[in-house]
Amino acid sequence: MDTIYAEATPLGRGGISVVRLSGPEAHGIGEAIAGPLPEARRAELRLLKDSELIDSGLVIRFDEGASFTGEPVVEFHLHGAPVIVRRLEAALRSRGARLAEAGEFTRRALLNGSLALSEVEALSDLLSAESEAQRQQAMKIVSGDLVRWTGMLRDHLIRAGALIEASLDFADEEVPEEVPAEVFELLAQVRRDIKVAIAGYPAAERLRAGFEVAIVGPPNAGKSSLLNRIAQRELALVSEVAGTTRDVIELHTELGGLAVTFLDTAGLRETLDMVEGMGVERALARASAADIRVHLSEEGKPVPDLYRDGDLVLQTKADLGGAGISAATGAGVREMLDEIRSRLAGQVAGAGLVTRQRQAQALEDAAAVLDVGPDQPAELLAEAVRSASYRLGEVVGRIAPDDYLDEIFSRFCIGK
Ligand SMILES: Nc1nc2c(ncn2[C@@H]2O[C@H](COP(=O)(O)OP(=O)(O)OP(=O)(O)O)[C@@H](O)[C@H]2O)c(=O)[nH]1
Ligand SMILES: [Mg+2]
Repeated sequence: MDTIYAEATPLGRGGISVVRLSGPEAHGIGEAIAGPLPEARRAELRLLKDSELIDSGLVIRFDEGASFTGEPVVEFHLHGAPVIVRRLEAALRSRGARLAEAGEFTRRALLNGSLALSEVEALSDLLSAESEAQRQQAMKIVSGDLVRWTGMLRDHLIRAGALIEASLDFADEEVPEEVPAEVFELLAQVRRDIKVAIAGYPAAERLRAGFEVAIVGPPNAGKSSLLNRIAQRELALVSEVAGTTRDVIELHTELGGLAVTFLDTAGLRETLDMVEGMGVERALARASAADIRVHLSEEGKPVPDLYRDGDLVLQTKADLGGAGISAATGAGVREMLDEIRSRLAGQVAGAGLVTRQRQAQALEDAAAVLDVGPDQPAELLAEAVRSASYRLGEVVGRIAPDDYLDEIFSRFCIGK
């Protein structure tokens, strides 16, 4: 295993720059540059040098099994200037360390068992979180809630397994002993808990991925004007010409803690203009995949082909004398956003800890093998319990296919 290094702080000037060194040679290389290393997890000031003085800074040592990666680690806190970082990195390289790949520190943490796969996934979500709700959800999992929850279920299964084994032992003595009722209660309890968790998966996945709200309606309804009003800037072109918008224009924003992308779409009408027709097709495709559609028109009518329960239907240009909202003055827009926020929040009310298809699938498998009737022989029951326990282990996971990991770590930066 190579010893790797990377700057952990962002590139550029700052108060301090942190460089991390991890791997079997980390302590040896660290000592060659900083002199005797401090006690583990104690920061001490050292002069950093090779043939010349590089910098003076805090040095922290972490021991194998008690570091982020699980390997021996040394952290250097330097003065925050790119030239100093580059100079230290050259010294580390000349002693045999190499620059880490994106996500390589975290990958080693996973390999060494100091992070579970579900925690790595959540860490990736945390790093890309755009909203408060996404941060909170990822943080729950990063801090081990899912690991603890599956651990509790496995404890139930271990207890059930022990009870089954005990009844098998008795069977040897020709006193056929029944599998105690507690076993079936435990298994039913585990199945119930799993069902609840799986039921919360779609909501959690939505929360993780963020929401899309499409503004739809006839040309000139004021869709782009409404988007601009929400954005509080001139994001989309507005004109009195019907058919101004062609591409789907996205506004990424946070609505009361939820990540929401508003989509401004082409006005919907039959058209002979080929480019406008392409725009209408895109509008229909994106709008039908959105979580909510805001149907906007001067008449306050929905687009029949797109309408679904939970959509908003709004009359606009209220400043001209009608009812409804006005993109021109902003009247009613705040209330509209509040309504959208509360409808989206309703869609994710049951969000649980299971945020990925991979985890939901492992839970489905576990529940399925536990679906055994009381008339089954004890050996089969014992086998079902073992197999369910294995599946539960997969939910948090210590191992995963390489390409799956590559996909996840490609979204990390070097140094994470
Ligand atoms: N008075 C008034 N005029 C508005 C309002 N909203 C939009 N308009 C005007 O209506 C015209 C069309 O506005 P857009 O926002 O471009 O309409 P659109 O629905 O995006 O139109 P397309 O992109 O062609 O589908 C422009 O002249 C706007 O200034 C409003 O609330 N009040
Ligand atoms: Mg428009």
